[in-house]
Amino acid sequence: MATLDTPVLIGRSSSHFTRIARLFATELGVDHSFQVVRDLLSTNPEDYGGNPALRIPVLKTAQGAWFGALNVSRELWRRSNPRPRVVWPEDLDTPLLANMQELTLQAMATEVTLVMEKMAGAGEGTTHARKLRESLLNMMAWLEANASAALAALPPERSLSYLEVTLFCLVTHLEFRDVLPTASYATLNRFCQQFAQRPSASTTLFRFDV
Ligand SMILES: N[C@@H](CCC(=O)N[C@@H](CS)C(=O)NCC(=O)O)C(=O)O
Repeated sequence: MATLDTPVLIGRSSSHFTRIARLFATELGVDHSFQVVRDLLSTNPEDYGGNPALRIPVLKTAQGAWFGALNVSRELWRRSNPRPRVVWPEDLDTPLLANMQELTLQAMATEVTLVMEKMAGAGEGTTHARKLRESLLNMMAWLEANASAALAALPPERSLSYLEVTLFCLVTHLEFRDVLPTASYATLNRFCQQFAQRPSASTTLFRFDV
């Protein structure tokens, strides 16, 4: 059995939740290998590093497997040296910032459902799919309207925040998967252009694994 001296990140290069983890790993300089989940419709937990939710990302370590992007990002941070100042979701103690994080993650989850339904052949014609799209549009409008104030309210001495990483992954993924046209979200696009200048953003570009 492999000793897992180096953690293994299990995910896909086209997945926005996986990109959160990949961005953190790069920002924090944590050595790891990457294992691609070939079939996202597989119902075998072993294909997802043992995650019973059948979701990615997962980080396999000698200590055990960490399920989900936030757990993985925190574990990568604990392994980093030095540990930079990261603003985590629990540090967001105003309605503006906390709701910004909540709606960013909910929009990502809603997008996953839309993409998976399409992949499974259900299409987007159901009343539930129409509701999901409406909800996604509402959330994006809220994020666009509140992004400037929220980003300005983040602690200035941070190296990184989970909010910025997730917001960047959400907006760039909507465009990548053609889920929504994003050109009209001027503030969010300005933020993404700025964030994209980080080396961690350019080395984790979305692509379909072959
Ligand atoms: N709560 C999880 C959500 C992860 C998630 O939904 N990942 C997507 C890929 S971006 C997935 O595994 N989808 C498979 C499915 O929905 O069946 C996290 O924060 O990491």
